[in-house]
Amino acid sequence: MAKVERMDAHRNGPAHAFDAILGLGSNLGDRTHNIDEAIRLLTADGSIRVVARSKLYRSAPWGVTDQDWFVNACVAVQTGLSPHALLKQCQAVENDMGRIRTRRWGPRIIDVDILTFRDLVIADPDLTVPHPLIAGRAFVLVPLKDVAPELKLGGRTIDSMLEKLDSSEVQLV
Ligand code: A4P
Ligand code: MG
Repeated sequence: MAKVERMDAHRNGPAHAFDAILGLGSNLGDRTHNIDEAIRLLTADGSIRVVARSKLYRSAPWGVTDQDWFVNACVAVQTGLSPHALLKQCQAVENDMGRIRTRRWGPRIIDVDILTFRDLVIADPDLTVPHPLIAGRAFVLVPLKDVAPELKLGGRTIDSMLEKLDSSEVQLV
């Protein structure tokens, strides 16, 4: 049974109103093109609208380190979709772009993760929101700061999370 509760530490200012933040990553093929193409496909049917887009970053592989560097980005989006419908749309884009799932954290043409969805906390077998590994990943936090510099997760600012990490291997493309 889905566990959904409010998380009051996460506030979206009205000037930057968005429903969700998506994290995108690619480390196979033309990585920059893959990020652009994923955003194009995500928004193609009009159910998702990008309101802010981060710069593109080259980042050293995290988790499984014997693979190529990634290109990472974040987008803040407005959508009328539910969290699970948004996840389905993200996965449909991954599949349409030919993603083949090999090993966990392994190489991928495109990965689209839901980082936040409004101020919801969701913990069910298919969907964990906020994404559980944000605080430990500079490749997520650096582009996240571009689109939502005021964001707090569990009461922590992006800068306070970044302070604990080495972001030297997250570099502007
Ligand atoms: N899932 C649960 N919560 C979410 C969410 N918030 N957003 C489930 C998206 N998916 C979510 O994902 C596995 C399952 O997670 C899905 O079926 C979905 O129901 P997946 O994309 O099929 O598999 P994965 O990506 O290999 O696993 P995972 O745990 O999602 O990996 P991550 O966390 O995405 O990490 N290094 C750098 N520098 N840059 C990267 O982008 N990415 C990864 C992958 C590893 N190292 C990296 C990068
Ligand atoms: Mg993923």
